[in-house]
Amino acid sequence: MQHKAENQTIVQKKDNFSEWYGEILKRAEILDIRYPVKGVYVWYPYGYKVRNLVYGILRTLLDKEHEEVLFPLLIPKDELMKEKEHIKGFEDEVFWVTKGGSTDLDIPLALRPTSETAIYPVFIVWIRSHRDLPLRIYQIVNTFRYETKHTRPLIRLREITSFKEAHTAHATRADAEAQVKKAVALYKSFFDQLAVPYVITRRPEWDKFPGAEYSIPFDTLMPDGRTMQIGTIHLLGESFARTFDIKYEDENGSLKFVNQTCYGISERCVASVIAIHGDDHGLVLPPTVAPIQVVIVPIVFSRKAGRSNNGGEAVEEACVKVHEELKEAGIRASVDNSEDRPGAKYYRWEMKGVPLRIEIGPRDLKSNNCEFVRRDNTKRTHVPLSDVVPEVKRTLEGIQGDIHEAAKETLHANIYKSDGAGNNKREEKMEELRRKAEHGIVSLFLCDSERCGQELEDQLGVSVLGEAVYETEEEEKSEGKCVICSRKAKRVCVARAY
Ligand code: 5CA
Ligand code: ZN
Repeated sequence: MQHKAENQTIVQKKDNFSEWYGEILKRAEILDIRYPVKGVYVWYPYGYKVRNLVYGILRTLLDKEHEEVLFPLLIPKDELMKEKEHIKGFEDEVFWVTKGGSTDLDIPLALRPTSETAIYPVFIVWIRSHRDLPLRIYQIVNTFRYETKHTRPLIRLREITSFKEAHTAHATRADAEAQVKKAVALYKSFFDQLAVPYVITRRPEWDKFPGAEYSIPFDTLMPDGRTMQIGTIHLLGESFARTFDIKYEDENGSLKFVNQTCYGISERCVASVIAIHGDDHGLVLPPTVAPIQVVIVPIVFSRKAGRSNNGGEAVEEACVKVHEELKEAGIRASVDNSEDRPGAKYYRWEMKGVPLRIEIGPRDLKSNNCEFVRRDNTKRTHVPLSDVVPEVKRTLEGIQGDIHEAAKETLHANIYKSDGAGNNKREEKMEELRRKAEHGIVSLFLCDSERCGQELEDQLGVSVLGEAVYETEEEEKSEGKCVICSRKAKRVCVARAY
């Protein structure tokens, strides 16, 4: 009863995702949005724990072939301005430091919007010979972007607190392209471990990262039918190497430009976990990133009511024992010994997304059992106390797999594949595509021209994500006619995007 009453005020996720998302960030104590600067927020301790587990997975993947570094936040204006394409893309988004105290600085300093122009001038001195290649580094830092679109916690920030940027340099273009493939595999593994499904595309020429030859974004589908870009991989080729003059000496002693890649992920990855798995009772965390994977709740009469000796001590002992066994087995477990009623405890840990709850009461003890309650599907099972550790492991794996499958199903159910046939009238066709794009991703035929792309974006109120690559390589090779100009075209994905 208590449980219901406390729960009532939550907005339903499917009715109003945006409001639900704001409520969850607050109630599950992920992010405090009361900081008095637009687009800048505060991590709560619990949210920061989730964040650290998520980034721990990313680090483990990166550490296999990259080395971590830390570059300065401030970038001198002349360096930032060197790469023409790059600065064209970023100049409206840069925050500037122009004064030291009351003195104007000789050279204004930019707060990094991303760190190419901080890192590459140093690559010039780090890279001398072919023996220094490949060079693969990454850092996890805050970056600043003066976003003018509607800012949103974890999604569109002016201070991105957790920007993971990797930068690599190679001897040849083939090596750099191979690195792009490796980065795709790395990001796949990362998002798979978060149980977050994605589509991988190649952005159209007219919408790639400023300074890149091509860009490969990962997009996921949010519950309101809009896509969110959760990571991007760029082949930079020689463009920055030529601008900054980054050369190496090859085996024959001749000087050559390096070939580069870079790839980035922000706390949008945390936003995607929250948005995709959460429900009307709060967070649903994948066990891989749950700060508490198992919460143990003793079912005893309230001590306040003065009836603690009603089997209470034996129950508490059993809880401690289970807790010790789980910790021993490397599982993040906790006992809720607070004075609250069980209902209040359920509410709290459901809100925080704890994947599994174990209840132990006097009646369970009589039969040497406890009860498991899964956060994702609320299923209850009786488990012998002697089997708790293996059963917890099995159940957590089950939860991880099930929420991943459910999320993938939702994504794929919301990809609409429009056929190439242009039989219906153009107006009708457009109307149909617009309707489909309200719920998810539409795959259609579009030519390479920026004009057609822009016109389609305007007409449907969507963004072009790009040509579907990697995931669906075999089936998507088909060609058709551009929905705008009818010329030869490839399949691209479009959607309303964050
Ligand atoms: N230098 C390259 C790769 S390191 C770069 O900056 N790429 S990016 O602009 O595409 O950003 C990488 C990722 O950061 C994006 O895929 C997106 O998920 C995220 N991101 C970009 N801008 C913001 C923002 N304002 N708030 C939160 N996340 C952002
Ligand atoms: Zn066209």
